[in-house]
Amino acid sequence: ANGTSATAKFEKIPAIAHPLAEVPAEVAANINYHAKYSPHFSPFKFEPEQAYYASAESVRDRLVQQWNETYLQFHKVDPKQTYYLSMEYLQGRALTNAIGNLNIQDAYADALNKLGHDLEEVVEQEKDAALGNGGLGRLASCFLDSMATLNLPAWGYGLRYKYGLFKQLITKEGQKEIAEDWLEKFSPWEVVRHDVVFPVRFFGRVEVYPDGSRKWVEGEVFQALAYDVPIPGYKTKNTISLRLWEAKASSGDFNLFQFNDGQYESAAQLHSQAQQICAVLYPGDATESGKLLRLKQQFFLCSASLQDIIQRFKERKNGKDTWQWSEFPSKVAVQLNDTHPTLAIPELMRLLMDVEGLGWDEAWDVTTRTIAYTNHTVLPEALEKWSQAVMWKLLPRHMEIIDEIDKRFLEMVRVTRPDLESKLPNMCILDNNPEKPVVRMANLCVVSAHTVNGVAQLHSDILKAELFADYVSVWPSKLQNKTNGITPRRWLRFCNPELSNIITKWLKSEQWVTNLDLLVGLRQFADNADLQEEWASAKMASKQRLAQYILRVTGVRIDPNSLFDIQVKRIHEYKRQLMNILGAIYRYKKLKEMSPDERKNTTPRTIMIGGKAFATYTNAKRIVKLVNDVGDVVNTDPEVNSYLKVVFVPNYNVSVAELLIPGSELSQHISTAGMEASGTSNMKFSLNGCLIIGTLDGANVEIREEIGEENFFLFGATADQVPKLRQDRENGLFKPDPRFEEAKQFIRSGAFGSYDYNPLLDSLEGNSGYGRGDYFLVGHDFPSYMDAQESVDAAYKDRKKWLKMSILSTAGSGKFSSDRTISQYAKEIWNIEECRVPSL
Ligand code: 4GP
Repeated sequence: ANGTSATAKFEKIPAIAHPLAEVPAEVAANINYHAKYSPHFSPFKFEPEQAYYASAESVRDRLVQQWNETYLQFHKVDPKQTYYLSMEYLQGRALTNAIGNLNIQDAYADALNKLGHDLEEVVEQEKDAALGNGGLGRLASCFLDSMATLNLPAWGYGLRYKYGLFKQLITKEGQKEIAEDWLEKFSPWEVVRHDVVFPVRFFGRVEVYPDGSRKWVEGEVFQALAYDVPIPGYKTKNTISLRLWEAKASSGDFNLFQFNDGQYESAAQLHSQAQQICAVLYPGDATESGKLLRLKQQFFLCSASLQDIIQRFKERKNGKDTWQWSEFPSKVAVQLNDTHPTLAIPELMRLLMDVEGLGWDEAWDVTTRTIAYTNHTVLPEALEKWSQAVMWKLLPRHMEIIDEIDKRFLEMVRVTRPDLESKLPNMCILDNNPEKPVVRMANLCVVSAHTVNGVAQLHSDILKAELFADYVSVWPSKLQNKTNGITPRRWLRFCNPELSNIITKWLKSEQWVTNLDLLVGLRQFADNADLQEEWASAKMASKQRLAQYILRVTGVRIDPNSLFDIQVKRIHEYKRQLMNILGAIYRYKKLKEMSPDERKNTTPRTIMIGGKAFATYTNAKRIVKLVNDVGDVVNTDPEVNSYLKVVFVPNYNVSVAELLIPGSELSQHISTAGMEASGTSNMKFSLNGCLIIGTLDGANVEIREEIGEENFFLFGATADQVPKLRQDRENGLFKPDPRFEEAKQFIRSGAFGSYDYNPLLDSLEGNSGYGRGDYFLVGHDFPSYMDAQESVDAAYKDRKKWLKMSILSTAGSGKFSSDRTISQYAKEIWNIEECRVPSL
């Protein structure tokens, strides 16, 4: 739609606000109303961007209505409520999701048409809200969708970062990070709550009173201001909140005297310090000030959220003549999304003791019955440890409390389990190693939480047997498994409408969208030629859409008739994108050696790799560069480029995933076994009928069980073999496969340019040593990986077989709905029940 005609059409439609509009004419009037009366742009302009903001605001009116009703319903019923604390939410775009969940997408498409626009183009104007890094953040967002859809009394709490995850640019030098200003114009999805403000203190000292009570005083105090984002459930009135905190200084903190004296910076010093707190997600923590800032962020989230939770608890008790703090855990469940919000533990203790006047035992009882903790990784570098010195400085009262928790815990173990004496150095919270005394956050969580869970069966088993084994012997039932899940709304229903319609048609109902187990009903049709043809055409439509996108963002033309093979996730050595690209290099080399006739017998492939490397993770950045360099050579090589393309997909994020996943046929989940806690994109791919090549790691194990081993391309060592393989390697017993040597040699020969890849390749060589010795076992798994790739090529040639496998992948993915995951948390950890807003 071009701007002029859209503007002309929009002039003809009345601007009237109908907050609950459902018919296209009213929706159009409503959009028009926002374009005119909440104009963030000239009211005489109506291009796609203006159409997006006006549409979003009109949807928000409706959400606000449902949201208020939900709040009142929770207030009236006063059920036990869950609060999900997470430093990350990877929400992505909201418009398609909101109109989909509200079931008004057709009305919006028609209304925008009347106004001279196309819904698809309009939704693309929205910037991704990327307040997270990867799996853990996206999981939090899927969980919110399920909590709302299941009508659970549950909320999310997070931080309102000004700059979310960086934008990735690919240049000749490799990855470049650019600040992503998602709030540049403003977000139509948030509502600021000027009446929800809590003070949060840093630094200061502890004052001790004659009666023995203690209080944290002085230091710096900032204000936490709430911004609420409505989270609609699917086809329900329930609309819950994601409350994001922003840091502010008080107006009194502005020194007018200094300002008038020309000292502008010091006059506004506290204001600029406040702005730093929520400026960026994961500020670099190589420096001391960076570490301090991250710790401030974590505490800011915990303190503001808990004050809010306590205030709400009291408000709902208001009017009831007697109540006791011991009832708190029967009204409040707090879930810690990894260790980042661990400070909620000492902060809840402090609030209960120092502000509410409870004694230690009572406060401890309330805290431990309230808090539960999810572990998302066993990677040692990701297990948070904070310097005791920094903690004493920033949070002196909390350190006293942590110290006391540790002492009491050690005492309890010594009395009840003297046999564990030798394990105590590993189990204690404070690691007093004189060189570098630290607080081990995971230990604090395990000691204090009533429940600890892993995120896939294998991962939970590893936690039980290794990382947290000693605690399991103290508390045998504390550790649970909750296999991750993904929301079928965003990850199938909305991102893949073609396939969704086919599923609905063959299952004769749309119930699968909220009861994903119903997908098994597709199994009986897996061989049906009609279904297979419809299935293939849906896949082709998504592949074509993807090919257009790739052309637009990379300039590379890819062939929708080739096998689309995708690996998208954060770039990390344990995820082994390096193995993928080595495989691609080997394939390229073999293609070069073939005669033209031999090439014609191969299965044409397009290998796409995408993901962001953490800014300071050098080897990950080298991998990004290598993939790009290989692509530059392969894609411009006229001898082979109709049989192989290698594409680095830049700036991978939620919206890009929504395009890639429906269009993929094979996807790679190839981490070293035991290292990927779960993985959730594996679930998204498999749900969309994409086959997986993978190791027995994380949720791959359960996916393979559900869809059938014959529909999964398995390779590689198992988690229990890994330690011995590393040991063998140390002992010089590893014999590399010739294919592996050939691929590495090809890079060293300079086939992909002059960049120095030796440091990266060296990490795969030698027996041991820093950055050497192939810790991630790429060399060991490479031959079985290449064999599995050959089976993929063969299977793809048998079109019927492939389509059947694809249908069976979708049919077997029912278990991986986040609705299932969240129902299990609700029953087995939170003990909460549905609280539905009645519909009239
Ligand atoms: C991720 C894990 O790496 C991934 O396996 C898992 O699926 C996801 O959490 C959700 O549970 N961990 C992180 C992190 O994102 O930052 O530790």
